[in-house]
Amino acid sequence: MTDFFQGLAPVPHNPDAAPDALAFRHYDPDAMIMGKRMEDHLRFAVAWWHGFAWPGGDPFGGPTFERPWFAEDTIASAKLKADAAFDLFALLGQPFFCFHDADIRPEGATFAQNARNLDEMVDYIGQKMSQTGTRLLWGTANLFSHRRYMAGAATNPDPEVFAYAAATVKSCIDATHRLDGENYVLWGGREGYETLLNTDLVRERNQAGRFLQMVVDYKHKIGFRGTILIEPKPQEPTKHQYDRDVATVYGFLKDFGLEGEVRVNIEQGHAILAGHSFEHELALAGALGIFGSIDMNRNDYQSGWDTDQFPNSVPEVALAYYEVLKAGGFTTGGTNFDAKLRRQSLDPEDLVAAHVGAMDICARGLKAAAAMLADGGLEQARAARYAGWERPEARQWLDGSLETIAADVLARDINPRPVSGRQERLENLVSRFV
Ligand code: XLS
Ligand code: NI
Ligand code: NI
Repeated sequence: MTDFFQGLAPVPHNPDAAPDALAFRHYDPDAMIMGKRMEDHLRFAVAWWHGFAWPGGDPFGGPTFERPWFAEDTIASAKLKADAAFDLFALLGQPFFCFHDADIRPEGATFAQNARNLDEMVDYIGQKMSQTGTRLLWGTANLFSHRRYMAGAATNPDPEVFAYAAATVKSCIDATHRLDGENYVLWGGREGYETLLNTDLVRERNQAGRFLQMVVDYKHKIGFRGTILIEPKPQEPTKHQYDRDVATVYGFLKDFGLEGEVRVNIEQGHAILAGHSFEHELALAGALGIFGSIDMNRNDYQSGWDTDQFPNSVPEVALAYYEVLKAGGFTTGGTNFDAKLRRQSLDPEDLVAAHVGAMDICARGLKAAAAMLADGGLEQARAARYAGWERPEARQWLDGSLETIAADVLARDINPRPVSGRQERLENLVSRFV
């Protein structure tokens, strides 16, 4: 143990805890829901970058968090950061974590130095994983912070950046494989463009497709059994992002023959930025057979950018887990808290409290989602709404042509009668559970 979280003890499950006590009121790993342990449904992960690598800056001010490992960018600091991260895992008891290469290693001057630093930290973290039992949900490469990536990684006009990015991703898949990661994520941070005036978008999209094909080939070559996940996000950081939402990613995967190989990691805040709801993105991915994992957070609904706050709305989270359950639940995926503290939340205890609150909100959402499924009211109402399609003439129309349908409409004197969508009644139904 470091002394970073000094004075804090592992957080218990205690529904009767005092109001200001750090305790899980709802998250109970062993509680059974739909025949499965709550821990195995939710598969929580802590994100290394927000918890331990982000220094608390914003566009108007520098770092506010004076963590001891920020003093110098060395292997010793990276190890101290890893020790503190595993201290948090011991307090929370969540099963997983996620990382970018740049979160866990110091930044080297060359590719070779970065690879050596990563290797050394993967050894160190691997030992801590086997001592504690905490597992890796996913690894990923940071292909967006360093200035070399300012015009993209796989989609860069400079082939040397493409090559550097490919070599980096190889090293990060190797690291994820060595740590027995269950998924490998690609978020195309700068895979997009600022202005069409200097951009060949067809070429860039083809580069991204070829890059992803190589990732999939490599995964098979080394026998990595985890899932490759794309994380969609629109308009941040670049104005036009190639992976803007689930529908766009699906079209991209189809185009490059990868729809059976790659799934999506869907983030709440990214869905909102794309003008969708989280549940829309989840339902679509489920229906298209590419649902993989989620990044759980929330945006500030007034600011219009990715504020990465911890979730705190049971009604929203319940609708999200409703879609996760309908998609069959997580297999290799899980719930990664891609969420950070506010920059005034300086105390280590704030980091613990943020995760505890978020885990409890998700547990409540999951319980509500399971209860709504068991009730069946929403599914019955949906089935009733489409029941007309079970009629024989409706089936004939779908198999017919404009001419046969037109003849039938005349012959039967079809004159449709509008019916209520019952939205308020369904919203009332949901409110009974959340
Ligand atoms: C940024 C993304 C990022 C990915 C991993 O908005 O959410 O944190 O999850 O690169
Ligand atoms: Ni994000
Ligand atoms: Ni994310």
